[in-house]
Amino acid sequence: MFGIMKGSEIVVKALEEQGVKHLFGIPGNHILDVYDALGKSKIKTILCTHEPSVGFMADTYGRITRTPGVALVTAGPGALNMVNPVAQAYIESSPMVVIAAQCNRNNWGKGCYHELEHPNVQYNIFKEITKWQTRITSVNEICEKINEAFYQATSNRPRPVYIEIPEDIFQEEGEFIRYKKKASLRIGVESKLVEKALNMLLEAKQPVIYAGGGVICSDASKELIELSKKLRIPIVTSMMGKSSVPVDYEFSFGLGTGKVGNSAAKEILKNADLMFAIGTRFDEVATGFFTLKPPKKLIHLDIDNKEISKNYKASLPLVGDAKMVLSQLIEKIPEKNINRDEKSLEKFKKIKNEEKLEIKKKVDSAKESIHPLEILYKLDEFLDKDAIIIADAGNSSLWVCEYPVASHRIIAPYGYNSMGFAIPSIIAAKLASPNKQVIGFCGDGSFLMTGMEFLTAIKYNLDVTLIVLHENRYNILTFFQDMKYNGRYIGTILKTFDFAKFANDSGGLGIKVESKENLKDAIKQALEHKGPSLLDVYIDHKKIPPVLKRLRS
Ligand SMILES: Cc1ncc(C[n+]2csc(CCOP(=O)(O)OP(=O)(O)O)c2C)c(N)n1
Ligand SMILES: [Mg+2]
Repeated sequence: MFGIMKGSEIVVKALEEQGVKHLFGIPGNHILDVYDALGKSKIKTILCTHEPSVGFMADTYGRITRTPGVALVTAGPGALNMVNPVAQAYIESSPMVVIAAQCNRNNWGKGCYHELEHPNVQYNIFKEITKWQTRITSVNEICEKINEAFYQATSNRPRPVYIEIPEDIFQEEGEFIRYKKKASLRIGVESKLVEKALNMLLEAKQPVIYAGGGVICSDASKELIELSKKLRIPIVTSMMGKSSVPVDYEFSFGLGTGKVGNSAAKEILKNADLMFAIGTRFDEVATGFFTLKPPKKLIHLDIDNKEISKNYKASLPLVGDAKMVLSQLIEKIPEKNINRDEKSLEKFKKIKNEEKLEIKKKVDSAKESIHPLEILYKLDEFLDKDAIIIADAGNSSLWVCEYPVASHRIIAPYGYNSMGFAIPSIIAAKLASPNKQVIGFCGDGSFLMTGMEFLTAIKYNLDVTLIVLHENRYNILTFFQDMKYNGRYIGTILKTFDFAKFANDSGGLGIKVESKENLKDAIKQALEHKGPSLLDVYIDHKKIPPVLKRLRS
């Protein structure tokens, strides 16, 4: 029906059939055929400056659109540069389709350009960090395998998948075969388990919901709030679950990660007689270094049965999709008054409000330096409710955890924590949601890893704002060096760099912010600027108590 096409053209056509609008990549000899075919396609190819950014962009695009972000890279170095972001997307359950070239099969084993000891090395590396993988062995397989890849990446637990295509296949000719796009699978649980869970939730005196990142992956926030409202159950979250529920929802009590976390959440966890955990791995960060002690009655809902009872024995395991299972539960809630310990609920709300004021007071009393939270408070005056804020590894993501603002979508790599995530991610976020404000919030060290992507934002004229916390150091690490190594800062002090000048010189708007007085105006200017802007905010780390000290106390 479509006539005979080259393998490279079939790849592009198959991606179009999946509805792909943007694709992130860096070409190389082995994959140039596909780039050439992309020239005739409506798919917009985003050229990044380094492959780790290709992966971070595809990851963030997937988190926002809940359809796989597509990464297109060349054989050998191009593919292997993707290992870290793909690993992060795997751990943090983000849908992604990686298409990597492989050397020409006629020359395998002869030491061809970009070849490792054996082509299987590249393949096997990705086998460890992707959910599903395939090597295409004939032009006739392309359509079916690409169709399957998109299904695998989004079904059940979303995760990256890997397609490897030897260079010679791009030249082979074949037919394009249309496969019916498969709807991603969402599974619920048996009705007797729904009843059992509901009874446990109704009988408990002080139940708590522990919401993890799975709630966001499954797009289950609405159902989560409905369940909590109807059953009058407070919600605490893990870091990955941070924006699963708006901070201003009356039963939303913040981070509930054991030792690390908000005061009200800690109090709730101390008193809870039942925990309903949803979409969490209960990993080291989610449990405040395993200081979280869930009550004996633990209902654990997760799409991946391997995560259930891994770290804490579940009294009721529920293997299913969060959105589906929460809807099943909501449907069965009886029409009757639910009695809870209202006095306690009021107490928790009071603690939450007091803590909010206490944090604000701390921020206001930081007279001699701009406080990172002050940036977020001021920023909030200019942000729409649906703005997207992307933080990085290091302190930026921890400050964002304390961010007391209502409903912005927060994206940060809390599960795997790779530096360099935020800058490429704001690009992908803006492409995925062109009508939303997109803000990056990162440390200077993280900027130095992937900051060149600021040029990518300029190239594609994307209206994004990046805030760099300028302290000339890996601040999160110097905190530990102060604690453990008597303040010996070995390997943690950065070379000074004029980030604002870099932004200006490369065609964006860069503003150096050295004093509190200029902060608000600079934020306003940056947000009003149509195009990429960068705020280079100088923070005197000696004057700001480390965020970890507060979070870990
Ligand atoms: C790719 C990668 N390399 C190293 C680390 C270890 N690490 C975690 S945080 C950090 C320093 C972060 O520095 P910066 O971005 O300036 O943030 P700050 O802590 O200063 O706020 C390092 C080196 C990491 N998480 N990821
Ligand atoms: Mg820093």
